[in-house]
Amino acid sequence: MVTTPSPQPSVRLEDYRPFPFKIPNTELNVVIQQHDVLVTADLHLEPVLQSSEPLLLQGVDLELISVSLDGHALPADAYSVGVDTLRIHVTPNQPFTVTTVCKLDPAANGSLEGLYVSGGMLTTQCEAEGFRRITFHPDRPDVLSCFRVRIEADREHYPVLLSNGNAIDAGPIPQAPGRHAVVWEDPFPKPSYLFALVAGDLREIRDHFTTSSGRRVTLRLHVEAGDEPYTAHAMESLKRSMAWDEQVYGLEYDLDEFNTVAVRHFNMGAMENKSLNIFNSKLVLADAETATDGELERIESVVAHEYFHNWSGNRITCRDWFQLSLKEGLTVFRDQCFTADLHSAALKRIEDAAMLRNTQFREDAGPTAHPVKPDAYQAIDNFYTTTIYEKGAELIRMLRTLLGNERFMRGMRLYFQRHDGEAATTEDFVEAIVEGATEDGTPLNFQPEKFKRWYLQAGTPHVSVDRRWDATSGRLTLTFRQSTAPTPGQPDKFPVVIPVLWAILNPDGRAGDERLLVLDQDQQTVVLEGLASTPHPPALSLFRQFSAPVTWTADQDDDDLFALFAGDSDAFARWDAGQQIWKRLLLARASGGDDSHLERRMLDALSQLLSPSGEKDPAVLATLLAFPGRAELEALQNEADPPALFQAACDLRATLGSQLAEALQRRLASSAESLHAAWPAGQGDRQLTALIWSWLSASGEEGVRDAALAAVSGPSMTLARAALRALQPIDCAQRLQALQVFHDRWQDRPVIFDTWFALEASTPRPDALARVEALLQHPRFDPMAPNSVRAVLGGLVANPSVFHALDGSGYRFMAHQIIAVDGRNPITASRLAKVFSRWHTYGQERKAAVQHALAVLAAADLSTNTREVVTLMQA
Ligand code: B3K
Ligand code: ZN
Repeated sequence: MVTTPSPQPSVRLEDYRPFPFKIPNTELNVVIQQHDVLVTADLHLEPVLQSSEPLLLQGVDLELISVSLDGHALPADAYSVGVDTLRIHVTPNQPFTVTTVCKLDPAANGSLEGLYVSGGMLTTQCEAEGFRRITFHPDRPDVLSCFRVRIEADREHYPVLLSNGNAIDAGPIPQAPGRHAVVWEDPFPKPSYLFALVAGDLREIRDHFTTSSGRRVTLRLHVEAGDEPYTAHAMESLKRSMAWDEQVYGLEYDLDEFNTVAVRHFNMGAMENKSLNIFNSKLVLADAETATDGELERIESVVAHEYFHNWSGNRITCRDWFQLSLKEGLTVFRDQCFTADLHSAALKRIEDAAMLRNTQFREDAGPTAHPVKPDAYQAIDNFYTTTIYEKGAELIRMLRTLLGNERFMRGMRLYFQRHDGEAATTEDFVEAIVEGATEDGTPLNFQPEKFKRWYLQAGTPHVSVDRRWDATSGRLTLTFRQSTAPTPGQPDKFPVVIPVLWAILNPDGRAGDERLLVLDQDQQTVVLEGLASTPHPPALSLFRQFSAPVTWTADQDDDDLFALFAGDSDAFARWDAGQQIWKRLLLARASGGDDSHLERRMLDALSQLLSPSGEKDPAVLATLLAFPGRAELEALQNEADPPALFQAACDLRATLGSQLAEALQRRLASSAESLHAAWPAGQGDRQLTALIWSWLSASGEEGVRDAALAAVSGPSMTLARAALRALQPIDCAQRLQALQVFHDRWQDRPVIFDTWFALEASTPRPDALARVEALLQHPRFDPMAPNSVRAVLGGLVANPSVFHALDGSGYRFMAHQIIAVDGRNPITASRLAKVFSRWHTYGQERKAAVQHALAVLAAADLSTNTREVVTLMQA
């Protein structure tokens, strides 16, 4: 049974009102029967005012069996049941208990929200508004309650019964042979979105962690039978996270047990339910043979992210969903710092900057642009975006840059003390940071009110830097100007506080002192006097460490860029100089020309970097050599042309491979020794090998293509995937064989086999669309698993000449698929729909084709989620 919610009016921040009742305690009795689930909920309510307010509860797809107040069944006229609500007209003006009994059908729930079935298990997802699919409840994050949950089920099918907190009772049910029950009690008041329940036949991996105050915490990881060997990495990641949060933030875990469950059918990566984290199995099950280095690092960071939520999200939660970035931006910031501390801070910063530029900047420049703190929404699920998460994290990072780490951490400590146990706002956060940072009386170097505009204003600010150079006196005059283009619903923008970390390169090619400019006006000028009087102005190293989530232009010529690329001491600024050169080269090729002068200079620079006296660190080298993301390149074209960019990249790789063949082979050989070192060791060499394979394969090196093919059967998933990536764009015998080997090797492991679906769907070939259709009918394709759906349809999008075919066939196909997915899973469908969000940047023919696809979508019977996205894109 899939119900399509009726179109909803927007929810507005300005309409926020506190809930008129408190619910200090909630008791659930969940009885799992063969065909359905019965949920009895006792909500112990206390009126906030003495005024007998009506009580409004939310409920979706619930069959209400009975409702009573203080133990007495309510007469039919005492309450009313709306489309998604239960309203009790009159309530006592003293504490009272409402009891509802509802019947649920988890097997029919394809939305993967509320209580649903995955394989043989029952599991939940309640954030943001899934709890209302389990029982009638206010289901809003500012209503905190202590939960006591009894779960009853058949022991054979559901030997493991989990919920939040501590198990306080468990055992058979004497009067019902074969059945058992477990009672869980969570002493910490929490909002309903953090509720979780899992029932199934799961295998347990157990470990423990002793906190700094000596509490022994039992750590349990629950997986399906057969998956036990792939859990060590996630468990180790959890222990590292627990230790890091103690060392860096002084935050300890607060219960005696911590459970994690791996679930195959899951809408996103993972969920931070109090003491019962639920993960997409893709983000738990991994080792070097089954996951790439990148995936291992990502798993480590997601495990950390969910664990860190225990404080930033669970102990301090959000007052309403407009404050989502309060917990998500902060927790992303914390997980970024964790990864930076454990691995390379410089490379992590580059990874995050590249990610932001290719996803968040794109969102900020399109029809679904929204502020970090939106002011209205229709479906909150549409706002789990890179703006809320990654841009939100950047705002916190800017506060740290402005305040310095020590003062910033004083602010963090105050935040965690002051708001523990509360549902807070982003204003509360900024105020706590500023107050904590200035406790010692040091004045601020920025205005908090101007800083807060970052939360309210959508769009990526642009900074232009004008450089004036007086060679005779050695005076450098820099004028910084900021502006933000209008975004939907926000025509007028105001200056924000932009921390600009910058330096000049001295004549010896080394960076001088790093300076901080707090740019908070439309325009500010900085003058440096007494510099060495060289004919060429000093090269500018700008936005070092990517100090603000902005774009910029400065009149940097080729000499500046190559000087920075060769010798800037800031890893980000050095990499960024290279990215600017790559962009020029790729854009020139995509527009039909090529910039042979610049290409020659780049080849020289690369020869130097690859030489024995060049860059020693293979990870740094691979990072410097990686092309910019497609989204960034598209944004720089007058008319975005994804197939042309794809082709340009293929051609440039072939040129680089043949021009630099000798140097590349040499580096390949010197990386060979460390290729099989256990992660994180050896990852730089594997990364560099992957890049060299792709260049040399493109240039026709048969030996390299064969070596790549062999790696698909080897012990390292990183190298296997590197091989597939290198061969994929090339129509060669090894590509066909490599895909077949991967297929045969992994077809019985769904988590890994999704990769094969993605590779097949994204392989450029003349019959690619028919291939995608066949994949959707493949016996191992699971339409209920978002991972599989995203693998195939995301694979299609990553196949530019097919998805962006000028006849519109790719767009049309996608529109029909989105409609089909929307019928069962609106969250997954509305995310997919965003693939059309760049249509206004395409040429005429593609524009018309996307508009047609959007019209097909708009004419369908869509969920609120997908309707909201489609409407924005059509506006
Ligand atoms: N808080 C969850 C995301 C929930 C998404 C709901 N549609 C995972 C995370 O950010 O940690
Ligand atoms: Zn999160």
